[in-house]
Amino acid sequence: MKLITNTLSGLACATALTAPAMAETWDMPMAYSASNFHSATATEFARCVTTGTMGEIEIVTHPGGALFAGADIKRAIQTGQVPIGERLLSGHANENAVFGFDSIPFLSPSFDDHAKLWEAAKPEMEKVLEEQNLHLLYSIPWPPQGLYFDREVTSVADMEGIKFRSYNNATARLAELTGMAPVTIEAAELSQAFATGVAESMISSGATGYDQKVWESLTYFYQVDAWLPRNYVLVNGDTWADTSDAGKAVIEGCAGLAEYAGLYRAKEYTNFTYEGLREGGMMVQPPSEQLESDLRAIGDTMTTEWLEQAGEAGQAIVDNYRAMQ
Ligand code: PCA
Repeated sequence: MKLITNTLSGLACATALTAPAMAETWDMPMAYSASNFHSATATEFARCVTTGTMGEIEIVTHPGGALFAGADIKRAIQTGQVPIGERLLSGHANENAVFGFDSIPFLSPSFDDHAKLWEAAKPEMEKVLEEQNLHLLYSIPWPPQGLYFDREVTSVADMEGIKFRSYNNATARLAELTGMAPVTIEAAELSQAFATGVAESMISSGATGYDQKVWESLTYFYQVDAWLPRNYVLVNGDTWADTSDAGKAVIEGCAGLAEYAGLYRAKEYTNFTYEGLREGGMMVQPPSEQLESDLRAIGDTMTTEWLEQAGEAGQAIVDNYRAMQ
């Protein structure tokens, strides 16, 4: 018995030399597949924090909605069920319309425009999140959103009755305004939803179509460039307040690097995944003139509606953004 005790305390001493005593594990739920560029970036971020804090804070990522489905991740972080996680915040625009600033059709259709929109919106987003006990660590855009269909579509009239997968308020509203039937499906469930006919179309990036091999069921991708929604990596506010200054410094350093790397990948991935969709057999092309102008009219309606819902805060974001143009 004595021998065992000695051995154990010897081990404890050896461990104490290499790792601080108060090691914690932070489980990090993420909604998107492990191969997705957001997930790959978050995995590197997690490793960076674990290495940088010498294991004092070990972040363990759980991609593909394995720990919590996308829709539940924000609440899980807010309530402290998990200390950290990644979420597409426009999925919560029904709670606060400001979360949907990044899903306004044609307001900021390129990476450069979108960078300005983010600069205009970031202070308001940080404020709203802090009020909800959420601390923003970093945020990365998805590539521009285009329309996927299982058939050729050259006008909004062609969309009548098609089952359309939505992922936030804006996508559901787009479906309504185009006469389609919205159905909410998590990205991780997409291949199955298309294979079984639960959905026949969606708006998303080339990246998500590529990750989910949608060419197995869908045939057309129209490069509409409607908007660039963002993913956010958030920490529970109490967890953040309890984190040492040294730990915070490492986490912020790793978060900054992740934000640059993620944006770089989002840009690189745009054309790479269009090529991937083509290799899978899909037609990847710009929308017809008719489709483009039909969608622009719907975009105007959605912009007006969003400004009404988001009130002064929303108007300030759009005004600040337009002043940068
Ligand atoms: N992929 C995510 C959100 C935006 C995107 O490009 C999805 O389709 O769920």
